Order: sequence, then structure tokens, then C-alpha cells
Amino acid sequence: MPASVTVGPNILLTGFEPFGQCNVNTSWEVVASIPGLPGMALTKLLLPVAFKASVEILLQKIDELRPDFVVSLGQASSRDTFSLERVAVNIADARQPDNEGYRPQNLVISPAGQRQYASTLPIFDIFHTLQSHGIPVSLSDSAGTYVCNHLMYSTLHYITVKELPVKAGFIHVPGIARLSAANATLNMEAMQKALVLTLETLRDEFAR
Ligand code: PCA
Repeated sequence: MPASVTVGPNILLTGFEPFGQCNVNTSWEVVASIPGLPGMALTKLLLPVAFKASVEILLQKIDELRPDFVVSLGQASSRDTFSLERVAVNIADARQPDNEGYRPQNLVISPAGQRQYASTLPIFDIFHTLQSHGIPVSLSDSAGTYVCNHLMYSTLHYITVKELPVKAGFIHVPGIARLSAANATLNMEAMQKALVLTLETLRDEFAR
């Protein structure tokens, strides 16, 4: 047997570049800080905050890597919890232009696609695991209508249409200002722990 065989899931983990008023994006900060973990092969991918390019880059990576799971993270500056998104909706409606200057307004992402796609990650298992470790976690009913929702929708649509054996979903994390506030419920260390526990939950689900 070759020495380098990895037993366990192949996980593609994505975060975003900075956008808007922020010069860091905590989603990438937390993804970049995660160590390699036993029992899984982890690939990290930094995505531009651009409706079109983020999807093109991610779908190309899915084709190349054929991961078992795709876990995408984005920053939601005003949130205080590690937010597991339940659904992505078939709407692109931006209040501000993306980093390429594109600003869709009240557009349908995919005319032939479903109204919404539910996350196919085991979000309830992840929720309970994080809760039992005292991490501020929530199930979120909306990933918004900006680049993050668009990425989640487009990924799940692609996987569905192509009938790929890939599970995917999205997590929003608080902005850096929230994390560093004196009364922050979630700091960087807790967020790293939350992501590690999330990945370990996926590894356990894969083994079942
Ligand atoms: N958050 C934005 C896009 C990139 C990011 O990190 C969003 O919630 O859509």
C-alpha cells in the first residue's frame, strides 16, 4: 500500500478576501489558521468577493478535487455567533457592488434552478456538538442575497444538476470588530475551535 493514502474525507474549505469597509475577512483568517487534522485531507481555497469569479473558481476546484464535503465560510459583520446556514435562495440582490464592481439587483441566480437549496451538511449534529462545547452557535435561516448566498446556491445547484456525491454548505462568522469587542461572545480562538469541531463532525459522519 502506498504510504500516503489518506483515510477519511476529502474536505474543501473556503474563505473570502476582504470587502467593503473591512481590510480583513475573518472567514479567511479562521480558515487559514486551522491546522491539518488527523483522519481527513483538507484543502483550503481563498475566494474573491465577486459573484461570478467566486463560483467559477470554486466549481473548477470541485471538479479537480472531487471532495466529499465543501465547507464555505463568509463574514457577516453584525452577527455574534458561528452561524450554520440552512438554505440558499435563488436571488442575487446586492446593496453594494462586489469587488469587481458588479451589483446585481433583484436577479434570479438560475432561471432553471430551484427556489432554494438546503445545506447538505449535517448542521444539526454540528450545532449540538458546538453547543455542548459552549460555543455560541446558531442555525441561520438566511445567508442574505449577496456573494455568500450566491456561492452557496450555485454550489448546491451544480452538485444537484451534476448528481455529484458531494455535501456542501455555508457558515457565516462574525466580523473582526465583533470578535475583538470587550463583550465578545466569540473570539478568534473559540471560532477556530468551532471550525475544528465542525470538521471533526464531518469526519465522524463520513466514517458512519
Ligand atoms: N461576506 C459576504 C460576501 C463575502 C463575505 O465574507 C456575504 O455575506 O455575502
